[in-house]
Order: sequence, then structure tokens, then C-alpha cells
Amino acid sequence: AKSVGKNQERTLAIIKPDAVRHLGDIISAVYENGFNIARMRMVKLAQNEVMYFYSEHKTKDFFPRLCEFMTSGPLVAMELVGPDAVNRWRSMIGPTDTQRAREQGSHLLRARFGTDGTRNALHGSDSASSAQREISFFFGSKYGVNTACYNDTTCC
Ligand code: RTP
Ligand code: MG
Repeated sequence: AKSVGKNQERTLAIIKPDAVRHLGDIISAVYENGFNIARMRMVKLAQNEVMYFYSEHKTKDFFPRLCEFMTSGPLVAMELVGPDAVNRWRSMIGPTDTQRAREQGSHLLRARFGTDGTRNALHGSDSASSAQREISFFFGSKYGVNTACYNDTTCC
């Protein structure tokens, strides 16, 4: 068993629809890098749920493309636990754009499994507070799928 230190942090990782077929390799990389998986869930989100999850981006030009991609098939949400989890997971996946990730190193998970600027295989929370909200979205009750946002078009 892995040690459970006091400096453990949590983050929300998503294996996006384009990379679910690489689930095994991605889980291996997660454990090889010293994370534990506290909870994991495969789910196909509805359009309004994805719009709610990514509402910080609702005015961006890529938002419709992002929502179409994220509803194109099931995704896998994982609650990762480890030291400095938020920053370490984002370092492991690399920059948003797959091509830029490839330029920075073939070991980066977006370089290995991503396709382009939108279909980039993986998500990682950008802060501890985002992580808390995003973990609640997938695993909690307050903002969880099937509750607050489900069938609520005002989320969009
Ligand atoms: P994420 O939230 O998924 O971990 O990715 P991120 O922080 O690296 O990127 P962010 O700026 O938060 O954008 C969220 C997701 O939107 C898609 N995107 N497409 N120009 C584009 O086509 C574009 N820009 C962003 C990506 O799927 C990105 O991860
Ligand atoms: Mg982001």
C-alpha cells in the first residue's frame, strides 16, 4: 500500500472520449507516478451537463466544439490522490494543445494520447478549489450529475 502523508491533495482527472480506449495505459501511468485512485466513474454526459462543467468557457469560440466533443461518447472521471496532485497531474498531461504537448515531450500524456487542440485526451483541475467543485460534480451530491444540473437548461 502507498503511504498516506499529510500533504496529500486531490484532483479531478478526466479521460476524455477520444482516449477511453487507452484506459489501461493511462491507469498504469497514474499509479507509476505515485497517485492513488480514490474513485472512478465512466459516464456519458448530456449536453447541459458538459456546458455546466465547462461554464467558465461559455463565451469562448471553442465552447461549442468542446461540448460536442465531450458528449461524443463516454468519459472516465477519476479522483486522484497524491502529493501536490493538482500541479503534478497537470504537469504529467502537458499543454492543452496536443501538438504543443508533442513538442514538449513524447512522455506527456496528451502527447501520447491526444489528437488536436480540442481532442486532447485528458483533463486536470487547475486549482484545489476547482478540484473540489469538479470532484463534487462527478462524485458528490450537491453539484452531481443526475441532480442539480440534470435537465436544467439554465445551466447552459
Ligand atoms: P482541461 O480544462 O480540459 O484540463 O484543459 P486545459 O485547462 O488545458 O484547457 P482549458 O483552457 O481549460 O480548455 C478546456 C478544454 O477546451 C478544449 N479547447 N479547445 N482552441 C481549441 O480548439 C480549444 N481550446 C481549448 C480542450 O479540450 C481543453 O482541454
Ligand atoms: Mg482547464
